[in-house]
Amino acid sequence: STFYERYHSLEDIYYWINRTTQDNPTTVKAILIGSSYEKRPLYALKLSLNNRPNKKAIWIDCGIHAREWISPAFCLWFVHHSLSFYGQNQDITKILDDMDVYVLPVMNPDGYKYTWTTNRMWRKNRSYSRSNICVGVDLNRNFDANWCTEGASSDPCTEIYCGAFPESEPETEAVANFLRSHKNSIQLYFTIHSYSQMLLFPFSCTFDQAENHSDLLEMAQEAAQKIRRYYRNIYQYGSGAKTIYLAPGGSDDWAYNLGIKYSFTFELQDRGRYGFLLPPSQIAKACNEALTAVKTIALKSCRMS
Ligand code: 0X9
Ligand code: ZN
Repeated sequence: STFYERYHSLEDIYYWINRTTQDNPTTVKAILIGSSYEKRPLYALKLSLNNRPNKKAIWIDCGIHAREWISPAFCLWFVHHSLSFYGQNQDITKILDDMDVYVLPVMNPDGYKYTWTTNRMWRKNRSYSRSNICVGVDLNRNFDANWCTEGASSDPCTEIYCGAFPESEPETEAVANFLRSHKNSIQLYFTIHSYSQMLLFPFSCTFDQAENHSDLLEMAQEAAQKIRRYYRNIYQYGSGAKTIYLAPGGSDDWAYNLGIKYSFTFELQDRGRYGFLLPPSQIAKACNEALTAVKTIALKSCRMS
């Protein structure tokens, strides 16, 4: 198997980030957007394949939830695909001609590290305050979108603890600050999770329909159709609240409310056979499915705007 068909430790991913920027000095830059609770750096890669002025941009983050290992694997896969097939594959060439891409491979490095060393099923970050008995905030409940209402918990010992206040966690704050300061260029937001094979869009924090619901639905539907045709796999799609559950404080809803009108959460393979423990032999197919969805939606957004 290749490098991209294996799961990698946090140290390997930091090494890969370094290597990727060194090997592609004109097209890839690492941007330090903040640091984690345990003071690990949060690097986003900026892919900029040409020097056109005033380019729009796509944001992709992976690894919000520590145990969802296929997610960071996808971010690496995406960067590799972009750098290898720009100028070869028509779709990725068109996308990268029009847009820059920011990729955050591991938003929750402390949690990810912990799943490699201590507890494979850890979900949250690793923050700890003296007054709390338990460790960790669910970073996907910590954004300021109907924060800590039904679908999140104020009990620090649960898996869906929303934190002390919105953006209380350094990882959340780093991503929110970066998106706030780049909101005029960023047009598409993707956040990668697992598992259950779903393409979700706002809202998850309310049953209200997004103002551009029909565009979002059309994009997700076309992406799911392509996955079905090319990979013979079924992905459900729809607004988060109606497709899985009400879950406030998520990054997708927050980005949408910030003004990034094409905002998606992908839940990659599988549908429960292996769950979070997806075998490495499945990485290629899972990532290619998600790649198809990203490309389909990005191309459609080029046509819509
Ligand atoms: O509950 C979540 O955070 C996500 N599912 S997961 O199993 N990966 O934890 C779904 C997120 C959907 N979007 C929002 N809730 N905003
Ligand atoms: Zn998740």
